[in-house]
Amino acid sequence: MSPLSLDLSPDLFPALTEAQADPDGPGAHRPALHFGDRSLTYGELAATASPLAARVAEAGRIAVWATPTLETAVAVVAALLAGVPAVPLNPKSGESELGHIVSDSAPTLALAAPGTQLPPALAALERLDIDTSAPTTSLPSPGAPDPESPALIVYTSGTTGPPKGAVIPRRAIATTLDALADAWQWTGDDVLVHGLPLFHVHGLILGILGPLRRGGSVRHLGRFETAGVARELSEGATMLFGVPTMYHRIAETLPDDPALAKALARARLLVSGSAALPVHDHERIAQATGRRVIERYGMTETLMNTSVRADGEPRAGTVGVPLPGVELRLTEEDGTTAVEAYDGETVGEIQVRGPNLFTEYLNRPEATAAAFTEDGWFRTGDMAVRDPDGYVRIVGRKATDLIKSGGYKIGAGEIENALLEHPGVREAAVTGEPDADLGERIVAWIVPADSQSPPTVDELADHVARRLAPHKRPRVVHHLDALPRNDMGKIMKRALTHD
Ligand code: MCA
Ligand code: AMP
Repeated sequence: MSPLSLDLSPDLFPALTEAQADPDGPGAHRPALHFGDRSLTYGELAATASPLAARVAEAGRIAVWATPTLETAVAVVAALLAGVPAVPLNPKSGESELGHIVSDSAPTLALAAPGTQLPPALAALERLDIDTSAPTTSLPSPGAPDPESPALIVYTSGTTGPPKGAVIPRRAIATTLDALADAWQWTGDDVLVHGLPLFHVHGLILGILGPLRRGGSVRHLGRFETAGVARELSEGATMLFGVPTMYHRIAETLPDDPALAKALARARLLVSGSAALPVHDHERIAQATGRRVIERYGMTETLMNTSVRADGEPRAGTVGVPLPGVELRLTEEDGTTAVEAYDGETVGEIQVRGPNLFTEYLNRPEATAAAFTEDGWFRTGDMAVRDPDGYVRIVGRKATDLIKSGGYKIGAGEIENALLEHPGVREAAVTGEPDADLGERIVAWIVPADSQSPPTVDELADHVARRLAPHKRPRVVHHLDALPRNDMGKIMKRALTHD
């Protein structure tokens, strides 16, 4: 591990501060954000975000309607400048999920792009349009907030119940981004391309705040498409971030797309995360481009924990070594005895400690307490082994009721609850099964209320998409006469296999 001095400075974006102090200096003219044909330099971003920061400075918390647009990036930067916690909302959230997030996080303001229609769940909030047409002068930002103060509240699914809000302090954002800069030799000269959503850690913290902290720039694709990746990498972008589904789609496209292969070959760094990238996709990409994708491992609650380093050996199937400042251990089944072996085969739960961690689950003290050991290690629930040289290989998850589909974490329980609200469903169980594109796909096992006219897969998919979110919809539905249960009446999910 290389030494790193952790900068806990509350100034998250030195390049923005510099552009604000010297609007005519060279730093102010450097590109910061590109979304399609819309872009802002650091000077323009300072001039746009600082008046917005002044307007939200008195708000307790703000909700950001996190469309994949310039407005979302500007709104989140403004909230960070003001020291006001922001709750990024998935604009495709269904009514119950959105209702839960809004009542749980209790924002006082909703920020959205002009002209966007907001759903009824946000109707009670004061609305503020995000104006990106930079005014002429930038206002001074409000005073420097405490590094421990909350920066973002990001909602993440658990095995049961509705999503929990992970409170992420400024200190965690600064340290995780600086640790990644060390691991990836990430500088202000880098130009990042990605098409990730902006309401999760990967797309928002790594993908937008990361380049801004370095004084570099990001080119967001609006939506992920291999053609956009090829275009941006051939026009000067140096890094690509994506979830495994995106790299899988790249691997599928490469044989028929020499321009994509050429563009990827030019990239300085191709990074995958949020779920495991299958070795087969690693190998197909390496063969077609001569470049190896590197993986990093993180979690909403911990931001980033490990990565294959830019100056290290890329090794498919591993997530590399702990990042500077992050303590990582594997523990035995009791959750407290450390596994000492570095033998590539002794499995333990990953636990982490360090300045990258969240503070708490909002309004959930018991859930927060349960997530940590007595001596402050966060229990990730991920199972792993360590190679002799410290490389971590994730081999599974403790909870079978958590599904990773397209890089999204989805709890089986929240989908079961939604399915049970459908009048055609008497009983429901949800599992994940392997899917070449999504990693895992959501499978619903239902006992219909009327076996003569069971609800169709489309009907149930729409029902779940409307209540929760489209990525939580079941892709496959099996009808059963009864769910397999043990003597205690508990559903035996392992018995749910189809022939
Ligand atoms: C389909 N759609 C529907 C329905 N069916 N809409 C409403 N009702 C329905 N019944 C719509 C979808 O909204 C979507 O719309 C389109 O049809 C296709 O849907 P889907 O198949 O789900 O999308 P996809 O194209 O297959 O998406 C693949 C994807 C996506 C692009 C890879 O899964 C994705 O963006 N994943 C990223 C997840 C992520 O960022 N995870 C990070 C969290 P439309 O076409 O308009 O979109 S993890 C994290 O942050 C930690 C810290 C970490 O380690 O990174
Ligand atoms: P989330 O709760 O959506 O932030 O997802 C966090 C989870 O994603 C982790 O607990 C891991 O299970 C998984 N994850 C993230 N990155 C990787 C990776 N590179 N390889 C395997 N799993 C990963």
